[in-house]
Amino acid sequence: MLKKLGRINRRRIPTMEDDTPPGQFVTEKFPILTYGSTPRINLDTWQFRVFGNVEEEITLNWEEFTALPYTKLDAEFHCVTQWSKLQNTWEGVAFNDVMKLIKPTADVTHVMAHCYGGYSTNLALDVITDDDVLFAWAHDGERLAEAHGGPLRLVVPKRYGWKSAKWVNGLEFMTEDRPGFWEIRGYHMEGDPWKEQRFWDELM
Ligand SMILES: Nc1nc2c(c(=O)[nH]1)N[C@H]1C(S)=C(S)[C@@H](COP(=O)(O)O)O[C@H]1N2
Ligand SMILES: [Mo]
Repeated sequence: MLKKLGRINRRRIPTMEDDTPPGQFVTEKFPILTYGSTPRINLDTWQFRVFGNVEEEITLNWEEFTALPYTKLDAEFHCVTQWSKLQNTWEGVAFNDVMKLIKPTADVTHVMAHCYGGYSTNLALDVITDDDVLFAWAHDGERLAEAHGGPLRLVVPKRYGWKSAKWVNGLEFMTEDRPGFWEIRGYHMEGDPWKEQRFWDELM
């Protein structure tokens, strides 16, 4: 009981010692953060491609992807521009259910998520295979809006929002780390909000 009350308190008066990572402000809104424009995607030609250091490349169409086991997850969302939306219900496919189709070579350490529109972001294999990572096609009970990454986005709750790639269309398995779109431009390679891994110059 006490614990529950504490939780409510923490949500209503966000401070440094609550559920919110340092330097973040809680918002009930869900702002849209996109570099460039929203790509036009046709579900009839939508493709999801797995390539790089894998024993076999695979390509899934929309029907095949959405036929994978269903998952639903409540998770926080922390943007590096300092807003956090603590309540999000995502529906889609767990990353680890997609992983069951993939045989990465033994030396794989990182994965690059690729997107329609050219965006990309890198994630360590142990981070992306965490239980709370999923590919989402719905948010808070509604089909995922185009602006929020519909038809399909990656969701990585334990990393800043830029790692939650919208309009995801592929995974590249890699034997070393490589920066993605924002990481090339100064964002941190890991992006853990609890460690405030925002930009390169904060590495040290
Ligand atoms: N393809 C793509 N994915 C993206 C982005 C983007 O510009 N393009 N922006 C990232 C950033 S910086 C954030 S904070 C989140 C924001 O998601 P939202 O627009 O649904 O709030 O998406 C991330 N995924
Ligand atoms: Mo962001």
